[in-house]
Amino acid sequence: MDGDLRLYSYWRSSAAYRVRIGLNLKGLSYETVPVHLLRDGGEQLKPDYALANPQQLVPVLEHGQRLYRQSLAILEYIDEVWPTPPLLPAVARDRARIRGLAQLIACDVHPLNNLRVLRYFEQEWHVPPPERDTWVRHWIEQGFAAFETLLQDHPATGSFCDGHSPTLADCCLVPQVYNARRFGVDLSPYPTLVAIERACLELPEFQAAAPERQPDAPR
Ligand SMILES: N[C@@H](CCC(=O)N[C@@H](CS)C(=O)NCC(=O)O)C(=O)O
Repeated sequence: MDGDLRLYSYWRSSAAYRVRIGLNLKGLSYETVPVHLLRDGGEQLKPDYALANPQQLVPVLEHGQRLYRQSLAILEYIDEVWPTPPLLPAVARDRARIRGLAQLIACDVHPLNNLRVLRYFEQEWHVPPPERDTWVRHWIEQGFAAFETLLQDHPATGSFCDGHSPTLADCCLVPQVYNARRFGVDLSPYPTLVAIERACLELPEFQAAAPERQPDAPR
């Protein structure tokens, strides 16, 4: 399918990180359009950016003349348009499992710890940073405990969340583990999850998507 790809991204955004992994796994080249989430109160909050995404969040993927929003929808879009290698398993029940794992992170863990939530705590309720970080760790730990159980209890778990190739769930897991480390979460209770992260980070596609490797990362 024709058309250039541009990704509105922020180096440390875990939702954008998911999409960067997906694009790299597909071998697609794209231009990064940096949206600095902190500078000047946040470039995502400027009226110009609201035209691209009325939710004022990254990522947004531009393909040809169209804009796509929401990292999971974007990942499924690129998987449908460029099916090889697949980001979802071939069998429906395995696809449902992988979508469930991806949503556990993207829908139930990450939104509670998003920048705008943490900003609201600070600006509206004057929650001090240590309590704010305890909140962040609490929801990551709760989510990771469930994720770990779901991995340990399932025969489809391999070196990746599904067998031996990365899927949508791994695209979500690795950025969330990156965030967890940032906030000082103890990862020792989640050995399977950490082993999968390690396997992912051995792949150049995951390495190239890392926050520090992005053109807008501080040098
Ligand atoms: N559900 C959205 C979440 C997007 C999202 O929360 N992006 C964050 C960065 S990881 C953001 O843009 N935050 C800006 C803000 O909170 O003001 C997705 O998966 O794309």
